[in-house]
Amino acid sequence: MPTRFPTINPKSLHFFFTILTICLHLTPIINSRTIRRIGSPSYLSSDDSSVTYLWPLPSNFTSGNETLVVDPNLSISVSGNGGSSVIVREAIARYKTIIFKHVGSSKSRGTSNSDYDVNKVTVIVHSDDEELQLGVDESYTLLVAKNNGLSIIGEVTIEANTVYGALRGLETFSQLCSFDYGTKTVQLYNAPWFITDKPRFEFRGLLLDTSRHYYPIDIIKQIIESMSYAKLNVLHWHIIDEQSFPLEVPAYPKLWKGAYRKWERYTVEDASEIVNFAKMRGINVMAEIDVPGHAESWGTGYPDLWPSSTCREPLDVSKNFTFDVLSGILQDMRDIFPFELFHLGGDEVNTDCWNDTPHVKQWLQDMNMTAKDAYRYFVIKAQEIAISKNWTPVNWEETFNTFAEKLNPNTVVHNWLGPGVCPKAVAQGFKCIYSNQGVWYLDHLDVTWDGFYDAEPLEGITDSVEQKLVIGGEVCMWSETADPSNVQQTIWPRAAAAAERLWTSKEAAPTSNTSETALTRLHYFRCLLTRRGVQASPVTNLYARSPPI
Ligand code: CP6
Repeated sequence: MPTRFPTINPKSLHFFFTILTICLHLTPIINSRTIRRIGSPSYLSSDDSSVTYLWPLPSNFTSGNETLVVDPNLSISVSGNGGSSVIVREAIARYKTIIFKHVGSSKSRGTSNSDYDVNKVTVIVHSDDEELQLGVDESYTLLVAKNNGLSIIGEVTIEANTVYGALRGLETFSQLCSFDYGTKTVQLYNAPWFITDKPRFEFRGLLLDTSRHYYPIDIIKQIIESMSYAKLNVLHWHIIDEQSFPLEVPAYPKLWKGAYRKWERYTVEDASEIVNFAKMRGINVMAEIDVPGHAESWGTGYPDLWPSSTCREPLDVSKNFTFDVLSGILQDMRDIFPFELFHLGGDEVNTDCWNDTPHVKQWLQDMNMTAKDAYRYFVIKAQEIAISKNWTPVNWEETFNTFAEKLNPNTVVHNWLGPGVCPKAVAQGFKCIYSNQGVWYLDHLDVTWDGFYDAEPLEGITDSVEQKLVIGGEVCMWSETADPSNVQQTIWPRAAAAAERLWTSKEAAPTSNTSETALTRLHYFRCLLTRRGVQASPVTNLYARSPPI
């Protein structure tokens, strides 16, 4: 596609700018905005200059039509009470690498600062409080370029209350910068920018299941890093399930005998490293111990946890030992996972084993409980253990669907079975996380990006108090059919569609088929992911589209 000056070479460009600068000084009437614009990225026609490349779209912004050239020796400085934060400093180093990845050593525009429009970024962080919890202030403002009446000055300021807001602002700034292969410079399009941004929902999650397939910590780190590009902020780590138990639990050292292999396990140090890596990117890790179903692998090391050797799931509800082990696991995990939410599962519990195993059946009779009562008993006991360790429990929606009135009132209900449960849960005062399997399950390969994009966490909820109880949503990467070979391709770009739904206000990003340019922007974001080394799939997998009628 045409760019405005497709064949311009760097030397003549420099000459052109020198002349232009002189002209601007001589004739202030000339509108610098039109003249200094070099071109658009090659996939856009020059008529698309109003298109922004940001994903997710900021909640509030204005942009212009200037192109500024960014100094490869860009200085990014931090000030304010949070100015000495290692979190911000390391983020600056990462983003510099990302922004200037393709700039070679030979400079195309001379070596003096004055040859570039953008030399300096100022980051202001007001607070030095680095506590990362639900609802942490992620807002920021980003200002690019002031007009001094004569020409554009490339002055960039990012201002945030917290280090995490600063991280979001740096991400946005990095998305404004792109390498121009024609001039071999990094350019900042559509300046001047004035952005004031904050997330629509405080919980923007991705579930990763490390039980069906093991993921080495480097892969988990890559996933976390890519989440930060889409401003997702919670990794829901579904660590253990019936297939494998890959986590070290010092209190019960035989539990991780349930891992697939000795080298397919996470030590306490590995898990802490993941939590810290995520925190450096403003991402919380919500751990899940799914009980009492989905826990068969616990019995590899401790067969007493099974009702019997032939009937192994759910965990044996009749033994104190079961709850001792659960308590030991949660105690050890308390040291690893500082996030206030802890997921206790509670989904898909088939209680046949309890009725079919003589000693459990006897216990049910002695306790005067049905198997369904025992399911409730187990979930409530697990909640009590988690609460005693200062956690807020999260449970899959079946627990709410079966015994809502017995759940701790602080329980966060996690939706997955269709769209209906959040409206019911918030009407009863519970918080809710939206993960409707029809639209936000990444293992459902037939759901295309627009299905993810058009999902609405507040569907069916009109009362504003109730709407606030929906803390956000989460896309789920169950791993029966995913492993390190295909996980990033399965997550991206569709998770990004959900990420925008969770970050951007509905007014700014309504639906996939409105005149707003979600499709163009998503193509660009997918391209950004691949440029940054993330193996994202093409935006539209045509095979999965429904045929035209
Ligand atoms: N594992 C666990 C799963 C699923 C759930 N829990 C699941 C169920 C149905 C689909 C996809 C995933 N694999 N522990 C449900 C929350 Cl379609």
